Amino acid sequence: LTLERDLRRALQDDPTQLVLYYQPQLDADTGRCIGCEALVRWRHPLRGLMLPGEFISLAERSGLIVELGRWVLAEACAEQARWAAAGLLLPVSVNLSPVQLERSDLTPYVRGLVQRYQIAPGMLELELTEGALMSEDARHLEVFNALMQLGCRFALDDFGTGYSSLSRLKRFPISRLKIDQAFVSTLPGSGDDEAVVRATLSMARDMGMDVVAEGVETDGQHHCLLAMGCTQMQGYRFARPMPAAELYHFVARLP
Ligand code: G
Ligand code: G
Ligand code: MN
Ligand code: NA
Repeated sequence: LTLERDLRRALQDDPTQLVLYYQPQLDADTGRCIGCEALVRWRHPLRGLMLPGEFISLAERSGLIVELGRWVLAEACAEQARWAAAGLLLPVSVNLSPVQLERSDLTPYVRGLVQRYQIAPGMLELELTEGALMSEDARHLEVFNALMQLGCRFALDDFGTGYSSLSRLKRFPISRLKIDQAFVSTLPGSGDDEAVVRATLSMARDMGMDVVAEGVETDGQHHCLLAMGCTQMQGYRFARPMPAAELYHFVARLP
């Protein structure tokens, strides 16, 4: 309860306690940075730097995720505009909680950001987990479509760990699948997980989607993924999540 009160205070009175880190996503074929994922951190005045695992579920339970999610979206768009002003055009992915989709004001909020920061189509990707696609509520599909009209793209996070059927996947305008770290960590060597990666790649190709592998930590994983034809990667093998200024320099050093 104290933590909830602290988070409410941070959001209302002192949003400088919140900070976005960015983890680059690379195309391992070209070595280029193709985007980054925004990951929130909370500089708690007493507890120090807190990771989302320590406060996102609390934010979801208490409803504070709506306010927090808005802050994250706004900050990610503002940062992207700062990078653009410095000559760096880089797509940013933002994690969306299913709770945020329930709110009828999500679309107008994002529309406001896209206009204010001149976000070009395809430069803002929203990451959802399979749970967000499970709802039978037709309004959800309307929200997806409205956001897509604004130029947002969608990625399915933690792919492979949920239960979404292919027919359901097809109904949503998803442009990218993020293969969960669980299937990457056992590579090379796990025949089962290689099969999951191959099946995902083949399905994504048929459905016109991109695939990014998450949690790539080792050379062995990197090369195994490349050999299977998965070129988009994110993970400690390349870079950890880092503050915005560091990300700018990280990308500037790449070919
Ligand atoms: O940054 P870290 O690797 O600790 O992130 C852990 C989890 O927290 C990830 O599953 C990620 O999706 C989630 N997360 C990080 N930032 C956000 C955010 O801004 N909003 C939501 N809803 N989840 C986030
Ligand atoms: O949104 P999602 O659940 O996918 O968040 C990604 C999480 O994975 C973040 O907490 C991020 O810090 C973490 N992460 C990113 N790359 C790696 C990696 O190579 N290894 C491990 N163990 N975690 C990673
Ligand atoms: Mn994510
Ligand atoms: Na993930």
